[in-house]
This record gives sequence, structure tokens and C-alpha cells, in this order.
Amino acid sequence: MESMREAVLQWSKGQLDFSSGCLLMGILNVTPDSFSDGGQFFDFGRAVEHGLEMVNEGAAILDIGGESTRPGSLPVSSAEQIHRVVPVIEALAERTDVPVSIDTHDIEVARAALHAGASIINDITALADHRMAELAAQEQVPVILMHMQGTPATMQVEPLYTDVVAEVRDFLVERAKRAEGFGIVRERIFIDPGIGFGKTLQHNLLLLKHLDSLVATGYRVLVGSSRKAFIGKITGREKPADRVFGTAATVVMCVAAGASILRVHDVGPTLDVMKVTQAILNA
Ligand code: HH2
Repeated sequence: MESMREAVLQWSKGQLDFSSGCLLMGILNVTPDSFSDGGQFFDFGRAVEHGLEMVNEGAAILDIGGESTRPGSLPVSSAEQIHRVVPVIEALAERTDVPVSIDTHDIEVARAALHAGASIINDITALADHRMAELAAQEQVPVILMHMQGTPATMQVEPLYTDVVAEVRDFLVERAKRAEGFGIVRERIFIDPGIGFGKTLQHNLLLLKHLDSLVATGYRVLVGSSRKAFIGKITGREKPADRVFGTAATVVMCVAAGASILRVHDVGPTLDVMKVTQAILNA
């Protein structure tokens, strides 16, 4: 499957070069309450500065979100999300060539973000709203389709699967095919197992262990394991910022399995982990 794809993904507003393997997406949460960095980049100036810092450290994409989706979180209005993210997207689109993705499942927010200069849609509901699929097709931008069981408010109450790997894969392939039906070209579709979204520790571990079965679908795979709670459960590290080394273990596994993009908070250190892993694989 890999060989059938072009190494460089190009679209009208951006490009991503996968020729040396996996790329990093830097997380920029313009929120007061994200699980890891809540409040840190809520201020416009600090958000832009941190975005540029991640580009300097080697981020190939910046993922900007105005709503926390941590377990137990409640929805934020479209107007408030737009108010949070649009100025930051405008400033970053002006100052860097790195493509900006908008982390939202809200059609109004996605429209405003694309208008402001974002050029990728990261949708944790995998285009549950068909207008999002129409928008992506019309604007010809890449989409990230993530798996989630339930909603952020309730998803960690009692996640249940018979075969988590097969169920997540089948869901993502079904949504990816539906996206193609809306006119989004296959190369622009990324699938994401949704680590921590309606999953127990064991579910997360099985999805990471068998990531190759997602890669084998032929769609490019994105993984967001950075600093998440399951790493804290294993290591005993309560503070998300202390989970960087734990995250590094997931990065090695994902790169080895053939993931295309890793969504991370700690771009600089993760790039080193990725480069060394890639060098070993290429030896
Ligand atoms: N995880 C989070 C948010 N968006 N998008 C994708 N595609 N994949 C993920 O795993 C993913 C995501 C949650 O992490 P974070 O943004 O750091 O926290 P919060 O939701 O609390 O803002």
C-alpha cells in the first residue's frame, strides 16, 4: 500500500513531505482547561509564540484547538471557539509556512478556521456531521478522522469492546470510505485510533501494539498519545508534563509500525526519538 502513495502530499494551501518517514504535529490548545497545558496558551501572544517555537523545534503541522475534549469536559460554543482560535490561526498562517490544522467537530468553527488560514480539518468525531465532509471536499483540504466511543463527557465511564482493534479499524475504514464518497481524495484522509477517547488502559495498549493493522488499511495513520492518562497509570506520573519519556515509548512503537503523523506536546524531544527510531529502521 505504502508504495502506491506519493511521498509528498500536496494540496492548494500546503504540503507535507513524508519521504523521511513520520512527521510531528505540534499541539496548541487555546483553552483554559486542557488536560495537559490548560491555560498555558490561552493568551493570544503566548499561543502564537508557542506555535512558532514548535515550528522551530521541527513541527510539520500545528494543530490548534479552542475546546478541551479531555474526559468529562463539556462542549464550548462555536462563537467562543472562534473567538479563541481565529486570531491565533491568522497570526500563525502569516508567520509560518507550516500547515495549520483546526481541531474541531463544529462546522462553524471549521469554516472560520479555514477562512483564517487553516488548511487541515482534525475532527475527533470522524465527520459525524456530513457538512464537515462537504466542506473538506469543497475546500480540498486533508482531514483527520478519529475514533471515539461515546462523547468526551461520558466516554471514560465504561468503555466496552469485543475486539477493540478490529472495531476501531472497521469504524475508521467505514468513515474513510464515506469521506471518499463525499469527494475527499483518499490521499488526503488520515485515520486515528483516538487514544484515550472511550478506551481503558488495555484498549489503548492493544491499539498501539497492533497499530500495523491500521497502517495496513492503506490510509495514512495519525496517533495522539502524548502525555495521556494511560501513560500516567503505567508510570505513576500524575502531572502530564512529567509523561514525556513515557510518551517517547509510544512514539518508538508508532514509528516502527509505520504511522505517518504523531500529535505531540513536546516537539523537540520527540523529534530526537523519532529520528533515532527511523535511523534504526533504515539501517
Ligand atoms: N487528542 C486530543 C485532542 N484532539 N485529535 C486527534 N486527531 N487525536 C487525538 O488523539 C486527540 C485530538 C486530546 O488531547 P489535548 O488536545 O492535549 O487535550 P484537550 O482535549 O484537553 O485539549
